[in-house]
Amino acid sequence: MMRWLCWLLLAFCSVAWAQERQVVPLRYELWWDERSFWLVGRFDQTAPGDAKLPPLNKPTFFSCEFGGTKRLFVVAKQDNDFVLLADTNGNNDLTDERPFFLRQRGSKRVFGPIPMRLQVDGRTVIRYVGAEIRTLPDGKILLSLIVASRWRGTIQWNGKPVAITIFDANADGLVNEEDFLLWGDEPQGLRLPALGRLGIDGRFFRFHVPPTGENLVFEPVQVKSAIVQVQGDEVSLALEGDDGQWILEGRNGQVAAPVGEFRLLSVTLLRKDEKGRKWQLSAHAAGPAAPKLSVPEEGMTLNFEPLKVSLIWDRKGDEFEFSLDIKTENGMSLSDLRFDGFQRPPEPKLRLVAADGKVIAEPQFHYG
Ligand SMILES: [Ca+2]
Ligand SMILES: [Ca+2]
Repeated sequence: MMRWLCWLLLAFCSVAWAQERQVVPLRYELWWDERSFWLVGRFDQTAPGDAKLPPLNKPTFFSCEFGGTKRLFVVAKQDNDFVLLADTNGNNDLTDERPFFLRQRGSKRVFGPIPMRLQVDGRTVIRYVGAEIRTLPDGKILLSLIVASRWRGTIQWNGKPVAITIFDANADGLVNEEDFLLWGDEPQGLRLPALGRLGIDGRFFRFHVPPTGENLVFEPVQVKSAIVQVQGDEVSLALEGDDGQWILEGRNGQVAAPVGEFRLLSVTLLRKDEKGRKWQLSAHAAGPAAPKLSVPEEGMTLNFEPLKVSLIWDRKGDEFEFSLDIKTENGMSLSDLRFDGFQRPPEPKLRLVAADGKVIAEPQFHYG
């Protein structure tokens, strides 16, 4: 089996970017997408402490950070099913809460949407989450949050409106570093961190959303930069320095990058082959595995090739499972490879040969 992590961090954006500072008002809304719930495992099992509790049958308590404070959740049994209570108003009291029951939503049975209440500048606002419950074979209960909040607005860019959406990707009711910003509409939109910095064709910007999500502030910044040569018609890099991340977009083999020391988190390259087919390669690395990248004032060349392919095998009884691990020359894991839009490259074959040269088997790899 050939394994691919099919999550594309960035899409390319060909709009020309204006330079002026912009403040884009954002509007909060419930985002409850039953086709694909997005789960977040942030609950810790806990003791109820001094919380005020109603009578509960076989309760399991959980807590998680929400709106900057710890909130208590409890799952209990009622009529042979589960019931959930959440401290929606954060007063450490579950007797003033209404119960949530599991409901079929799309392909899953879930709790919610649950309106959580937060204090923002002296006002009470509602931020939604959902929850999914799983019972493990040993009877232990796991509770996961479902993302159910987003903030939307429209930026005027080169005289045209462009949709901005911030997703509460860590389901904590606030806009923070773990969330992401979609610039434009799915599926072509440019996906950025909710708080971050962007360099595009030698111009650099900072963008910021306050935790409460009122607006997006997008402004140009002055940066000492140098050219990084990368073999690609279009190139996107994500770098992490000591003072935060940069998303850098470039073209024609050149990306303007801030001078300094970074770790390289991801790359997406677009390149045409001699037949005119447009190939797209994405690779990523995380934590200590991310390769170091030093950008000197005179610039540098960044090379991702040749790709290194390793055959990995695993024995399960009489069966062997083979998979391919593909890394770039600098050790980043290949996460996607396509051509002409969404087409996959041909699937390779594995040839198993005995010591005498006889071919024993010739199975095909499959994506998945
Ligand atoms: Ca309460
Ligand atoms: Ca958040």
